[in-house]
Amino acid sequence: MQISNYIPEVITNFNCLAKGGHAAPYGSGHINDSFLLKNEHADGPHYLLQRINTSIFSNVDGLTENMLRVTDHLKRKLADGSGDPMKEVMTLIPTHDGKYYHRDPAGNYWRMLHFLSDTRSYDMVSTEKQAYQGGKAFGKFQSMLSDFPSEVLYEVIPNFHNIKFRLAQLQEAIEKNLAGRLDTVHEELALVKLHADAMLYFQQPETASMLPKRVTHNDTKFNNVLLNSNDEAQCVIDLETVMEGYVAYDFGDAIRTIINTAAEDEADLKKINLNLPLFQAYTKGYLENAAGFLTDLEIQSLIKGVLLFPYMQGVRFLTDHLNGDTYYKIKFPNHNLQRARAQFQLFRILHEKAPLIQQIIETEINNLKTSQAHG
Ligand code: GN1
Ligand code: MG
Repeated sequence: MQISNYIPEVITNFNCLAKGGHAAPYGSGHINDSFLLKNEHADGPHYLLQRINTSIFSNVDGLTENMLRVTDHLKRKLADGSGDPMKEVMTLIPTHDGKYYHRDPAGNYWRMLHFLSDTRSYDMVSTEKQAYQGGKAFGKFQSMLSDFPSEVLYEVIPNFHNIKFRLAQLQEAIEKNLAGRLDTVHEELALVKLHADAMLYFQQPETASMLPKRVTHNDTKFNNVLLNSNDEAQCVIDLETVMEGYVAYDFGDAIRTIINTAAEDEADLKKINLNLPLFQAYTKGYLENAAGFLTDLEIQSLIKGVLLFPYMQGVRFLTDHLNGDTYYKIKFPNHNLQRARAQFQLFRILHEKAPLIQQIIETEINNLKTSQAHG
């Protein structure tokens, strides 16, 4: 049975006024299935229904509890008048029995959210304003959660951003060669090997002892920020990987999509370049909202995140390619290989230009200090 055929029954379990017959597939996520549902009343709010991919998110209770805790915290902060808790934070819709997900008779898990109207998200950034607003959004998100006890959050995907673990998964995929594709990826594997040691910064015990663990989003692709119709940041979405982590993870994963002049899966590697003005704008917005709570070491670690994330994403896509495409949804054969190649190309350029990237971060820090001294 097609997944959308479950929807009419599924929605009857949620405390909502959604119309079941008109579910339209929504968004460009690689993991869950999302549908936009209209309200029974023509002028009523829309809903977002998501089927949770439980082969990846096995602990749906833990995942849901994380989302509730984090959204509650954010909503309570905004309720002091500084913002609109319904528009600036995701809202989960309960089922009739007071849970925040529903399991259908076939065993699929579903959650429902309020759909935020008059907003948009971009897979790619095109203006400095968008980049700046994205930086502000993730900076504010981290800042509002900087007093939240990150250790209470479930580790919904263990070792999610642990590159040592990701490299071990790649090694296992190489040894098993399940899809028989090993012969075609020697160049990629050589690059992975060449840089592996330099990527271990966050796994070193000295780093772990000095770098604070915080609440991080862990999936800060630019399309996970909703902007309003004036391209101003409104709401950070896709909170299912919110866990304890390092701020540089979120910075690096965001920059991966912001600085790239091409798509995440660009086939023509020549189109992949760095858009430094967008990088600078994001960094400015991010630091304006985050510098107040960041330690000096966290600021120094940002560049490490910028280099790690395209590398690690390349490793993850390559692993899935070798395993026969079991993790990420693909749109055509060898899609994961194409994605991996694009991410490794971005990594190569970032590696070469790292001093320049670092200089921009420092310039933005200094600009911020100067403007604060004068303000
Ligand atoms: C996945 O589902 P989506 O598109 O938000 C992945 C991220 C990757 C991203 C790459 C749970 O996110 O870690 O960075 O694809 N999410 C999970 O585009 O693995
Ligand atoms: Mg996601």
